[in-house]
Amino acid sequence: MLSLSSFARRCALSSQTAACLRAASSDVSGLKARLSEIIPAQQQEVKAFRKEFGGTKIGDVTVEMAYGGMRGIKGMVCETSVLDADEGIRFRGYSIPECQDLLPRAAGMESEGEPLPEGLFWLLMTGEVPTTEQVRALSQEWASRASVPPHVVSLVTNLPSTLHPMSQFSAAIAALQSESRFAQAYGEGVHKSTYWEHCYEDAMDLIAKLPTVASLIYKVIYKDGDVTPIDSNLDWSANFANMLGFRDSEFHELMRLYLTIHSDHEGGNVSAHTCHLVGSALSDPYLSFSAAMCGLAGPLHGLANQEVLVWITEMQSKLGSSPSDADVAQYVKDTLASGRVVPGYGHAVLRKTDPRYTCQREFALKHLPDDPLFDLVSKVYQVVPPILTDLGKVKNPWPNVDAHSGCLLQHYGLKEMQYYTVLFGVSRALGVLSSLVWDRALGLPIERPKSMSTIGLKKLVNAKNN
Ligand code: CMX
Repeated sequence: MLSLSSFARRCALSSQTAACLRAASSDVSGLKARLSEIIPAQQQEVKAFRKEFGGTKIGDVTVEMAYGGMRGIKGMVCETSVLDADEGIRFRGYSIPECQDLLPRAAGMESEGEPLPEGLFWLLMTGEVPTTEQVRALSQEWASRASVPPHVVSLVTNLPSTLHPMSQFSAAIAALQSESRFAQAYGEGVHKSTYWEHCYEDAMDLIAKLPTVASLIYKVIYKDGDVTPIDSNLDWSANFANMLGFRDSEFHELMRLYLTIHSDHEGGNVSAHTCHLVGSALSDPYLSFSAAMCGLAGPLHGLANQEVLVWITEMQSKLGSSPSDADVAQYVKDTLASGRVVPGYGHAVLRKTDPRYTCQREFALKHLPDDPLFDLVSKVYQVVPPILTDLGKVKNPWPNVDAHSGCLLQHYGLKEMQYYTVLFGVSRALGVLSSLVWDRALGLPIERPKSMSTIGLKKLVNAKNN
């Protein structure tokens, strides 16, 4: 076991400094003020819409949908992004290439860099493309809120290193709940019309603290346990990369892209839906996000990025570093014959190659075209879709986001596959916490869909058919 490190003492000190800083200069970025302007109009619009069209039918529910994971049921609202089956994700109406084009970039990378996740967060929250100044201020505001209380450091340093990083991540976020301003305000009996403001403060604090928590987990499990302090002159991604111990500016660019594209995938995916569901009970953002991370840790969702790398490196050790197409095809068929899925392929909504895969492939073509693992990932991209199509049951044989991310991380030396889903989780906070703020702003109620037993469904079907 590691004892409480110098990092913990540093955190305790910086916790006080950060609290003073915040009190003196909250809303450094002006994002909260902008939201205060936008929210009343949106509240009125939704109220009027519900009043006029609340009784209008927007879909039908079949028995198959009830058993089939509610696929395709239009039954919830998410303002931040919409997923089109063929085109992929649009963040507040903007595709990934449009975001790469329009969102501000890091200082020194203005002409050809990747978008800053800070800009995407502003877009998700407001629907507006921020200015470079607004994004720079947001980086500073997050740096000022990044401190982690000593008990969370102590918790992480005392967890067994065999405990999966995602379990550690979720536990640490739940322990951070001591900082919740929403929970405190609720306990003091604040009016419900102000809930969104306290939720916003928690969302900002939590997003700011996640890189520190995530790096601490990485450093304690895999390295010496010591985390580089936050640099208030750097952006969120560069700080995160530095804290993990990666100083290569190309890796910082990868992190900016990675943390942008994994952020949001509309409201029905497991992590987003979990955050929304738990938050609907007025559990605070820390508890809601901790629960969301338990969902992301599932192998059919975020853990697929770990599964892909495990699967591909097993393929390499079995077939050598440059196998033939036929050998890869046989390996894929063996995977299927053993009753497992091909990780990184398929999707519940998408029916084409995921644009999050495509932009990572473009990054690889630009920065690491000769990487042997990238070569193998490209070969898998050629071989897998026809095999899945031939099964006749897979609705989408194309790769998703998780099929590519690990090979990029490996290239820059982040080799610990079990850690990959934590990176996904840090990014996912941007989307699900923006949505949570809007849930509270729109006063969405506790979620409670109707479930049916098979006996009840059979009676309903008979009644409808007679
Ligand atoms: N390999 C093998 N079989 C697959 C498959 C794959 N990649 N994708 C789907 N199938 C199978 C399903 O298991 C299902 O089989 P059964 O009827 O025998 O149960 C059948 O094809 C139909 O499934 P579907 O309607 O096409 O897919 P779902 O909406 O049910 O599931 C998903 C979607 C992502 C869970 C599934 O494609 C899958 O398991 N993929 C591999 C895991 C993965 O990459 N997950 C990450 C998704 C992105 C993310 O959330 O991060």
